[in-house]
Amino acid sequence: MAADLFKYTKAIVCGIPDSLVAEALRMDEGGEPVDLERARQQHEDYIQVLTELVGEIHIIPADEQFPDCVFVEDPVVVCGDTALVTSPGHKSRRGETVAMKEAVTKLGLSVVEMTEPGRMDGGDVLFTGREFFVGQSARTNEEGLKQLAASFPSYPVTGVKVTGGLHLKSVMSMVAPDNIAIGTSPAAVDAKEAIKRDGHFKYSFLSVPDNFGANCLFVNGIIIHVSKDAYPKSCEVFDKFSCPGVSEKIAVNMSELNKVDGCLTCSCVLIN
Ligand code: CIR
Repeated sequence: MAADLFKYTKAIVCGIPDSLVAEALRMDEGGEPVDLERARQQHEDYIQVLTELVGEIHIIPADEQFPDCVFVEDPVVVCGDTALVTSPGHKSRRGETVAMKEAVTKLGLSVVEMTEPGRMDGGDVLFTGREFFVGQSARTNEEGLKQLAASFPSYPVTGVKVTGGLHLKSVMSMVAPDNIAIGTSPAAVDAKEAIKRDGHFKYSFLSVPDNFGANCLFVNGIIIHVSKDAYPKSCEVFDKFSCPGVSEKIAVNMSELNKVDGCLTCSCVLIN
């Protein structure tokens, strides 16, 4: 595995527009409203943690035209020096790619742009360091997967059916080298079986009781995970977890963005 794996020196984030409250896409239409002030405070705390870990943060200003623009993981997939600017699966999000292309270009990455009829949300892309798993969800199609494979030819790419929830990473994420944190919902169990069956490498799995809890960030040896006040049982799993290569754990609360289906990986793009 590459020595700089999960080692990051920069991150891209985006502000939260006022329009998120009324217009962000959400799976539970009519669910609890987002408290904007609280969402912004939680997001600032999250950016603060990232700043301490990676150093350089590039902030894309919030754009009122794009209520979901804070979820920067979806319009791009970055691996090594290459940025694949995606074509997000929901029409309302496609325009987010303009600011994202500008950001990754400014950061000196080699930019590839997804073309029709490819569709992809970065939330469907799990990179393990050895291979890619791509969720086949309502947001990501087979052509999107093919274009990702062509953009990152050094790695095997395997499709995984998303049988529930929004994205593949809505139920899983990398928690440590060769370790995948995974939820316990039926969709998470299906995805885990597919990875065990179809993946090219073997992984350990850390079972996390909440799907949102299974979405964490592993940055420069440190795990950023859900907090006790939001997901006490999941938090306890991380408290007890230890693994070579993990030096510290930091809990953050993003409960407001969770209400519009955002989890921890979705609000940043990490760059080596
Ligand atoms: C959406 O439905 O597109 C947003 N409300 C949430 C996107 C979350 N993104 C992610 O998990 N990568």
